[in-house]
Amino acid sequence: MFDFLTKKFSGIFSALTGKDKLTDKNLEETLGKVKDSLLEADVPYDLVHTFIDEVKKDVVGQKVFASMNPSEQFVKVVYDRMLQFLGGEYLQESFAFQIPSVIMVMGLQGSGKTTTIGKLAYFIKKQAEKRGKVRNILLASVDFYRPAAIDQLEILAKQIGVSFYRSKQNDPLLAAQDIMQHYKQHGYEHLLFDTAGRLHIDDTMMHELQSVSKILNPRYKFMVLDAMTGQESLTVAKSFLDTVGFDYAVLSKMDSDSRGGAAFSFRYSLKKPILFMGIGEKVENLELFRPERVAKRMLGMGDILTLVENAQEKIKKSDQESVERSLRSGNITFDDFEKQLSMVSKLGSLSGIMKFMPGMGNVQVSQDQLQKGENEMKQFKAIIRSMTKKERLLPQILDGSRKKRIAKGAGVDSATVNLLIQRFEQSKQFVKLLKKKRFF
Ligand SMILES: Nc1nc2c(ncn2[C@@H]2O[C@H](COP(=O)(O)OP(=O)(O)OP(=O)(O)O)[C@@H](O)[C@H]2O)c(=O)[nH]1
Ligand SMILES: [Mg+2]
Repeated sequence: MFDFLTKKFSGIFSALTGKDKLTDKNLEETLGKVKDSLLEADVPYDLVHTFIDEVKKDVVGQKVFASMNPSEQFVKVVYDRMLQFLGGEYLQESFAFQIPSVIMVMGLQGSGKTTTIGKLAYFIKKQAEKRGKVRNILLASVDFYRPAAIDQLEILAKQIGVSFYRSKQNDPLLAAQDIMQHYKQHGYEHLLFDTAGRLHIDDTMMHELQSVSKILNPRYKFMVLDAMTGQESLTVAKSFLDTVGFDYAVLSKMDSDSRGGAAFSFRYSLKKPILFMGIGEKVENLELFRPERVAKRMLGMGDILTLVENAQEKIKKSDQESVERSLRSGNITFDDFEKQLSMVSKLGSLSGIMKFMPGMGNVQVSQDQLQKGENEMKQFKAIIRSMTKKERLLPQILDGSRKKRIAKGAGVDSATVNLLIQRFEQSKQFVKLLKKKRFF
């Protein structure tokens, strides 16, 4: 996701590191690079200009961050502006659909409408299950243009375990009326309604959607935008907005190597929130669109929040709290380090985690290196387990003879024990760095 922009921005920011001041010259140069990157990411020209102007104003106008180094200062300004472009911090951390409600989904052919319906149904179902509830959800479609379109929806409904209704009518408007009647008669809580796409905007489709929308009177109208289509999708969205209208957008295919242009431009140009993003083909691959996280990802600041969220689901709360406490205080012990290592193994492979680490989005790691890393982790755990309680809490007391005893207990040589201590020290440095960057 956003690999393109992330790589570009990481390069730009690291070029600033080590500079004492932001001079007019290096500011112009850096802004030029930001501008080129955004243009290359397929962000429309006007919008890039507006963005650059605002960033420039912010950098020139601010004195408050005099204590930060130029790179930090610049990243902060770009981040703040980007956040604003993506929708700011307005979005609620959770979102729930009102009951009952009709949810209509629109978009161009192949944009991901049907898949999104499946994802939304799954989202609603799971959200209800978490609260011990069951939702009565109905999926239906008036896509008569592509022969297998309605079958695709039926298969999805079966897979998720929600209801599906096929109207006997084959005129979209008559079918929409029939579906509404079925929905009301059977007391469903949600109707997720799929519509036909076209290759391009055309008047017939727009009129049809307008009429269908009148019949359904949906509580939610979603526009699905394919993140891979770049700024062309903005023109599409504009004409949907002007004719049928919609309340929210879903950006699909954000897992693809899209350049991020659509995500960057959409909210600012259309002033409609992006509520969800599709991050894969499976029904569970839907996430709430969180501007802060997206901005951080784009800037290569890593996505510590996502990492923490994944962790929360998999790791015992108490372990996590104690690690968090020590991370915050900056005083980590071997006990914490062992917990960190265990957390890492619970979260999955190192390569998966690397992506989320600040500044690491860019780093290429070979399979061999990863394997070595995973083996090291196992040995390290064995070493820490061979330490006494006191040794784990007070790493500084580890002398030669203690190290020898520990190595023997863990079945490794003294060099591996030294390597662990070295890694532990590095980890402490890393925590200090994160603290400095205000991640904790
Ligand atoms: N990688 C990825 N693929 C997606 C995502 N969303 C949809 N797709 C794929 O995109 C293709 C088109 O998705 P559909 O849901 O059939 O699109 P549609 O808008 O209903 O298409 P029509 O009904 O033909 O107009 C399918 O192969 C999906 O698996 C996503 O978030 N990530
Ligand atoms: Mg479809």
